Amino acid sequence: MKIAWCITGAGQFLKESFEVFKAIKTEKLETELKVTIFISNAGLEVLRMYGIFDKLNAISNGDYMEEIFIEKEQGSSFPKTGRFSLKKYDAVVVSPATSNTVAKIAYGIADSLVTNVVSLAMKACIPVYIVPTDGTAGKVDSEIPYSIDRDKCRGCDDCEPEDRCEREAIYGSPIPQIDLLRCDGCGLCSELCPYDAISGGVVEIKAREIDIRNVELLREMEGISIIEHQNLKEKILSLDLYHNSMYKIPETHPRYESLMKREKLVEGIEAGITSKHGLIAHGRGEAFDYLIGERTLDSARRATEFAAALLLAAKKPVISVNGNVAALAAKEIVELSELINAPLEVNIFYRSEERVRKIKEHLEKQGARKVLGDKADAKTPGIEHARAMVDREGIYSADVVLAPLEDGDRCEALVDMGKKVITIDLNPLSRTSRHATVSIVDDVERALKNLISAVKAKKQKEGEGKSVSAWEGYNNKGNLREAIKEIIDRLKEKGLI
Ligand code: PTJ
Repeated sequence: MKIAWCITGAGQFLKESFEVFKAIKTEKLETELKVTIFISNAGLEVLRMYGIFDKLNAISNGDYMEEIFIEKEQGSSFPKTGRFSLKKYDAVVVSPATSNTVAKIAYGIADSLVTNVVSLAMKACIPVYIVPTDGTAGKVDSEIPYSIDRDKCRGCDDCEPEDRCEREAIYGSPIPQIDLLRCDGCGLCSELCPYDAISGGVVEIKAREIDIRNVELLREMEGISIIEHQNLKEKILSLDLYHNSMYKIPETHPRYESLMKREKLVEGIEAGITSKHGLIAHGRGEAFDYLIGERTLDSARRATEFAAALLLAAKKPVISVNGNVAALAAKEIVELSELINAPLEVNIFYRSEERVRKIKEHLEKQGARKVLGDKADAKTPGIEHARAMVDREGIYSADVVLAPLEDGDRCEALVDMGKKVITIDLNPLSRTSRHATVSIVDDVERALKNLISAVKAKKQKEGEGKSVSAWEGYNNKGNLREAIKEIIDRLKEKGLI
C-alpha cells in the first residue's frame, strides 16, 4: 500500500500524526506500506521547531515512493505530483491540515505543494483523508513550541541556554527570545534554565467560524473524508485491510496463476518496464491460454526440444526481450541467457530510451551480465517502426534469435535476413507463429522453464558424450497444425464442440 502523507504548518496534531505513521510503519500490516511525505513551506518550519523533521526518515527512508518532498525544492509546477495522475498512490492523508490549506482546498485552489497533491489526487479518484486543526467548535488545547516566560526569566548575564544552543536560536537581552525559525525543538534550553523559564506548552485556542464552515465544505466534496486525529491510525489500518482484500489473490483461487501474471504486468507498468499496450497483448494471449487449458501441449514440448537443440547449435544466439517478457519472466530469461551464453537484447515495439534503460536495469538486477539494446546502431531491413532498431553486435549479426511475444512483421523480417527465429506465442494462428523457424505455442513463463530444462538435459547428455537431437527436419507448420488439433481435441473431450 502506498500513502502520500502531506504535512502543513500546524503544531496541533503534528506530533500525534508523526507517532501514528511511525507506529504503523513498525506494525505488521497485511501489505507492504510505503509512505511518501510532502511538506509545505510552513510545515517544514514547524517540523523543525518541534524537532520532528530529522526523525521523518524513520517513516520514509528516501527510496522510490518513500521520499520526503519539500515544497521549496519542488519549483512552481510541483513535478512530483504527476505521480497522482499516474495513480501511483492508494491514498492521500493531510495531517495536520491548517485552516489555510483547508480553505484553499474548499475553494479549489491548488497553488502550493499540498493543495496541488490534493487536487491531482481528487482528479485521479485517489481517496483523500484530511485531519483539520480547526474542525470543531469550542475551545481546544493546542501545543506550542518553546518560549521564554518573561516573568520567570531572571535575565542572567551568563545565560547557559543561550550559550549552549547549537542553532543560536536564543538572542537578545536582558530577557532573551527564541527565534523559532532557527529552533529545532531539541529542548536542551528547557533543561538548562535553572529558573524553569523555558518550556513548550499547551494553550487553549478556539476555531474560527469560517474555518469550521470550510471543513464542512470539505465534508461534502466527493473523494475527501474528514478524520478526527484520534481516529487516524484506525483509518490507515482499515485502508490496509481494504487494500489487502482487494489485491491479495488467495492461492486457492482457481485462476491464481493467471491472476498473478496480471499482477506482474501491472507492476511492470508501474515500474515503467511494460507498456500499457502490453496488457492488451496479454489479454489476447490469455484467451488462447484458456483454449489450451493453461498447460503445456505435447506440440509445444516437441517445439521446445527443437528450440533447445537450435540454441545449442547456434554460433551467435541472442535473446530479444520486450516489456511483457521483462515483467513476466525476467528470472527465467536471465537463467537461459547464462545457460546458452547468449546476450539479452532489449528490443521494444513502443520504444522510449527510458523504458529501454529501465528494462536493462531490471534484467541486470536479476543477474544479467550482458544486456544490449541501448546502442540501436543498426536497422532491421523491411520494418518501419521503432522495433527495427537493433544493436549491430546483437540481433543484427545473430544467427539465431529467440523472440518471445513477438509482433508478426519483425519475425518475418528477421527470417528474411537469413536468421533462425524461435518464438513463444500462445496464438498458433499469429503471423509470428506462422513465420518463425520454431514456434512454441505456450505461455512465456511456462515455455521458458521447459526450455531451460531441455537445454540443461541436452548439455548434460553432451557432457556425457552422448549425441543430442538435431533441430534439422523440424516442420514448424506441421507442429502448429498439431497444436490447433490438440486444442480442438480438448474442446471435443469436454463436450464443448
Ligand atoms: O514492450 P513492447 O513495447 O515491445 O510491447 C510488447 C507488446 C507485446 C505489447 C508488443 O510486442 C505487441 O503489441 O505484441 P502483439 O502484436 O500484441 O503480439 C503479442 C503476441 O503475444 C500475441 O500473439 C499474443 O497472443 C502473445 N502473448 C500474449 N501474452 C503472452 C503471449 N504469448 C505467450 N505468453 C504470454 N504470456
